[in-house]
Amino acid sequence: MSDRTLIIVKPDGVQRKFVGEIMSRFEKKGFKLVGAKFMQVTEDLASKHYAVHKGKPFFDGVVKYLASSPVMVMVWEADGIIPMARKMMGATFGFNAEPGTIRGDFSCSKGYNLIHGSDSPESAEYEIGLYFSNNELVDYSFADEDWLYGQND
Ligand code: D4T
Repeated sequence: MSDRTLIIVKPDGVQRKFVGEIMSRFEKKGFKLVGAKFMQVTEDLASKHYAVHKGKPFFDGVVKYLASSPVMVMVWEADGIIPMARKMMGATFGFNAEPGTIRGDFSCSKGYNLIHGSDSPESAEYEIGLYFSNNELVDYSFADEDWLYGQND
């Protein structure tokens, strides 16, 4: 199986109508959508999501932010997807993210950054387990996988 990552279109992304734009960028890149859920995150779940940041000054703020309004939670799959998706997202905050990235193109906030993406295989596994059970993730093939993922040798 290829690598998987957890992507969340955060409350500001949903409120600002970027769900379609963000999914479209990942689809066009060739990532495979294997799970999706539109939901309201509780503060308890958000605290688990940001557990590695517990004790940091921004912890309470990011927990409240993630639980402030509905989000679109997705699992996408491709070899090497974790760093690729992070590059497409851009630096943590829009005000210093490169143009061409999701945050660089659509955000200039110092707090609201539109999207979350797992930053390592270990956090991807942990985060996917927080939001999805195994039977909610779908294994399937694209008809054009050779063109999408093939090599010329
Ligand atoms: P997330 O995890 O939300 O996708 O963002 P990043 O992976 O890009 O950033 P991160 O883990 O370093 O930070 C998690 C979350 O905390 C917010 N934050 C972070 C903040 O409000 N102030 C800060 O100083 C930092 C470092 C932003 C994202």
